[in-house]
Amino acid sequence: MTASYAKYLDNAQRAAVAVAQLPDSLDLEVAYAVQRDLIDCRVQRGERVVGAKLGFTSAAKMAQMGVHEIIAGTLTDAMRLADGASISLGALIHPRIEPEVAFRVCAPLPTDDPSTDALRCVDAVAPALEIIDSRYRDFRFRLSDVVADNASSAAFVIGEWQPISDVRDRKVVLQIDGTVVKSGSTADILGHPVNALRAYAELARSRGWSLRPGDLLLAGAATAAVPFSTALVSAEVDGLGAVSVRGIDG
Ligand code: OOG
Ligand code: MG
Repeated sequence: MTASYAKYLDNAQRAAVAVAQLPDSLDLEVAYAVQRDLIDCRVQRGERVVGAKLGFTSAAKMAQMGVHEIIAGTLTDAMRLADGASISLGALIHPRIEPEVAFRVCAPLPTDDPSTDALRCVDAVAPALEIIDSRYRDFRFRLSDVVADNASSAAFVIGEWQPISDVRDRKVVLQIDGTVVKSGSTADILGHPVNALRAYAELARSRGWSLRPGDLLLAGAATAAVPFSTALVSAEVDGLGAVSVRGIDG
């Protein structure tokens, strides 16, 4: 069953056509198994797993989507765009974009020892943008649907890596063609983005996942997402710099 749901979602993504939610609300364990099968489809086509993403780590995102539990998705190399790159909107269904913070992992995340400093398990931090594109009609889903659908992930862009510094409360600004459309703070991500590392470590411990040195972790959006269309979108995190992507027709 998980393989057929995975195929259903994989086909929707490849055809860029929205589909109905899964027929049943699945146990979270089963929903993550669908996600794993979905990623297997991509790996079989030659994609490589390069890290993970968190979802619903800010109150703004939870309120926007009506999901109130932290979830994780899987990132592959095919989803990564270079800073400043263009992406064709025709390959997407109803994309949205959101400002994030990315970490680069350098050591296994602490799982059982809460006193370990999670920030010592990452060696760089960067501003990031995530393009999300739920495969479900009207961008509506239940918790298990969005977990199965790899947390709506479509693409991501990482800005220039910076040495780890105090990122607890840095202003975050999202601009479209130079106009500010959202602003917030890194503190909106679970009070401090380091808590996203801890949240991922906790999920990974309970579900048997791991990240390898060099893998990326997107900590989750600091603000609600906005529709992504033909425009230049940039995210700036105070002290970390900016990152951008352009949506183009075709
Ligand atoms: C799910 C993905 C949530 C985030 O940063 O909170 C997410 C969605 O909003 O469709 O990526
Ligand atoms: Mg996100």
